[in-house]
Amino acid sequence: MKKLLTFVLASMFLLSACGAADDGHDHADGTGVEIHDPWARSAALGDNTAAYMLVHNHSTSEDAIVGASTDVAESAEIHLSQIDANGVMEMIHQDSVALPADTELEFKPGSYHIMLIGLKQDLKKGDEITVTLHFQTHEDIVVTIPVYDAAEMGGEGMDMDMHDDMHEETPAP
Ligand SMILES: [Cu+2]
Repeated sequence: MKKLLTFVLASMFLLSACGAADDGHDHADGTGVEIHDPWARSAALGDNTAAYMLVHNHSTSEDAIVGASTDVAESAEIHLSQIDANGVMEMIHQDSVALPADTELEFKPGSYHIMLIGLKQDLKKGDEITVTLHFQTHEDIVVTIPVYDAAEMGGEGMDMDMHDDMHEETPAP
């Protein structure tokens, strides 16, 4: 873990040494990070749900998404859904998701998603929620996310199960 961190820091230093000139920015358009097509799955008070979007790093520097926060749930976490060796879907909490220079990262059902844990309100189709994304280097991005029913967006039933057990047992690092 420490070795990996050292490597990331070293590559960030190299990239910024080459990139220069792009600091103190306000990332308005064409540079920095943009969010496209966000949506969140409708769900009831007390439940968990997931939010999805396309994160586009336009810059020439590597970055990483290191977390999320929201007022509509007890907590928000970055998860990756994947099929384990037994063919069972599992969710893995991600401390950080790499965002290489000039690439897109898609949060979508059955893959990366922002898990909203313990909703404080019903999320109904037509509602809008606010989620703040936290980055390793980029400033926070506040994303306004419309709520849809999963059936009309695909991926119905994905990224929903197993969270109750998982989150209550997760110890502090
Ligand atoms: Cu999840």
